Amino acid sequence: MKKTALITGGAGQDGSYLASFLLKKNYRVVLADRRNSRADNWRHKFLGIENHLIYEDFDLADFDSIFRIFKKFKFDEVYNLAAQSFVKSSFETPISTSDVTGLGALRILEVIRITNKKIKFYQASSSEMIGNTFSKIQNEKAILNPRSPYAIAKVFAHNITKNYRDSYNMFACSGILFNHESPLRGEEFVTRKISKGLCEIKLNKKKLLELGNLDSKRDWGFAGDYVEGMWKMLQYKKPDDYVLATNKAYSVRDFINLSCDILKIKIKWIGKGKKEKAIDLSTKKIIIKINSKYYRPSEVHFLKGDYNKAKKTLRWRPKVLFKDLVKMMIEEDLKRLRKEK
Ligand code: NAP
Ligand code: G4F
Repeated sequence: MKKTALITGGAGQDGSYLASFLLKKNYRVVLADRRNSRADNWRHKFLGIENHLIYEDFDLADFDSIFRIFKKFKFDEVYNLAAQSFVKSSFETPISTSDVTGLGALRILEVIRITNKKIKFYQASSSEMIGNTFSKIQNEKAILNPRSPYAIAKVFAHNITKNYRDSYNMFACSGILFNHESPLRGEEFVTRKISKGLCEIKLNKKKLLELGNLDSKRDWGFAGDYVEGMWKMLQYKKPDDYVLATNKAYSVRDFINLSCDILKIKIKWIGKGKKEKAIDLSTKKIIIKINSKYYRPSEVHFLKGDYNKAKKTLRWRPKVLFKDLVKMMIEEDLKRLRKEK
């Protein structure tokens, strides 16, 4: 018998890689999204999976729309990936972010509790929940010090998932995932903004890239590796929470420097703080500068994840590391831009 999985937020980066992964495992895959989220369906087309999926319209803020999907299908596994996932936007839309990213998880847990407690549930928790920390590396026991409405909503979703596991004996897991990127990353996130922006500069389609805080450090992995970890959590004999990460941290500036090396753009950094700029040494023109509008009201400065528990228990490890990830993103952006007129 084929297993049936529901992925909420299936039009997004992780939802697309997870759908592709589950199809290869012979699952029947149902994706639930707001209709406009998959208007051009570019990620599913990129992965060649758009004709193999079942698409359902829904909104994580709308309990009835969730209930309707659970009445229509008999799910074995549910992956809750839908969220307002952009940290910066959560400062501008704190209430709707809390409703979707926080309460949304509870709506799904309630439907599972009412309809069929045997359904396995995955919640997309985040290293942003850890926020600012004094520890050099963070695991599942890290103290949570969230710094944005997004992170606070994720803490609620994380805790309510654990509460449903403990209270109702449900198979509910949270993956505390550190940043993971890919050529399918949204263009508002810093890695894709840099890879696409620098490729445009290289191809003379753009003159200047404006960014925010270059000093913040993240543990960046590849989304394709992380969706396998999500699946492994639901296959293990008992439900639990796991960190997925690479155990390495790099700054935004490191990401830029490596991208420039790959693109053979020789740059020199001048100035300090908000006056810092990067000059293209071959043209003597400024190609990167700071714009304060990309700073956040409160920043998470440093994240580096310890994935030892996932390694030991689930036999999961990241395969694509920083250098290859940046190369993969640059190569794909160059290819796409060259195809454009
Ligand atoms: P993503 O590309 O932004 O995907 C999230 C999806 O949720 C988008 O398709 C979005 O649609 C959709 N969505 C937003 N509001 C919704 C609503 N009210 N109802 C239904 N769908 C809605 O994010 P991702 O990178 O794939 O991340 C997947 C999940 O993992 C998210 O929950 C994110 O917070 C979490 N996470 C991500 C990372 C990471 O580094 N990627 C790390 C830790 C945790 P629109 O695009 O149309 O808004
Ligand atoms: O790419 P970002 O927007 O990702 P952020 O805030 O770390 O959040 C991502 O990872 C989380 C996991 O830790 C997820 F839960 C979340 O859903 C999302 O996927 O920003 C990364 C860093 C920040 O410190 C930001 O201040 O880059 C810095 N940054 C500097 N200039 C910038 C920019 N970020 C963006 N988006 N745009 C800039 O111009």
